[in-house]
Amino acid sequence: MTSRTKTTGSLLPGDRNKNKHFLHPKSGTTWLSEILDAIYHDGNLEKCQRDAIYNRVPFLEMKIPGILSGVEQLEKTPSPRLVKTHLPVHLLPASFQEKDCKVIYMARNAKDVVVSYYYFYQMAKIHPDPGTLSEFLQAFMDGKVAYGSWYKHVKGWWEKRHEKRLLYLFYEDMKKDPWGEVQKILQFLDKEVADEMVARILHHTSFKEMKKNPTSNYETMPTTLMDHSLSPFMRKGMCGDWANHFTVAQNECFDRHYQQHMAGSDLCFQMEA
Ligand code: PPS
Repeated sequence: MTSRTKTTGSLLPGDRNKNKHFLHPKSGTTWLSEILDAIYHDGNLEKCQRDAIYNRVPFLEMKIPGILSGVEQLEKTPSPRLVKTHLPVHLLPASFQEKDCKVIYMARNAKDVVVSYYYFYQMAKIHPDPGTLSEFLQAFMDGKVAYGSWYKHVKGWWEKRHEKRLLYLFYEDMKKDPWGEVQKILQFLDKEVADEMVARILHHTSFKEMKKNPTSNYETMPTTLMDHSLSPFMRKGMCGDWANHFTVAQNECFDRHYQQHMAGSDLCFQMEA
């Protein structure tokens, strides 16, 4: 996040030390975006409300006819800049490493991701109708949802977690101990921030505050793209909500599938509230 180099027209153009954050969808991208934007604006909350989050932190691979693509937005955003992406590790453009970008990855437990994703598929019109929750669970387990297999996504990035310029975080840890997790982020970014400012950032980025903040809650998106009457983008923001949606049979089926696909991995998630 310290580069002053100008961009070129290529994907992820050339400036050094940019800051990216990678997440499987519905894993806390917007939350992390808001935290990082606040950190890079020294906790100045007026500046953080200068524009909607999707303009403050452009979405690299976003391309919708009629509006600026993520790459076009990034080309217009002066460096240093924050970049949002959901790309899995194997699709990481080589320039990210070559240019020494810092990457923060946040993972969230699969069961809460699938429920959040199910509601998002209903409200975000870029997606097809997800059908019933049972059908969507099956599609998710089969990796037939946007961005493919959750398992490959979280494990792929987990394998890289020791790399110097990667910070791997968990949504559930951020819920449990936001102060501690923000300290990890600050250390990773080599930022020193007064406790008072950290407290301000945490208040500003709490679920309650973000839900009512029009620059964070996506309510400024045209309803043709996101219909909040079907489900708000800032829906519940909790850990363990899956238990309000899965039947016992669905949970057993999901657990069996999960165990097969996570076998041999030391990556563990908190699933319960
Ligand atoms: S997206 O569309 O993939 O970029 O969505 P993403 O932002 O990754 O994830 C959306 C879920 O994150 C929840 N969220 C939060 N949880 C806790 N605290 C804060 N501040 C916060 N901000 C967003 C959001 O409510 C979605 O989760 P669900 O479970 O659907 O509520």
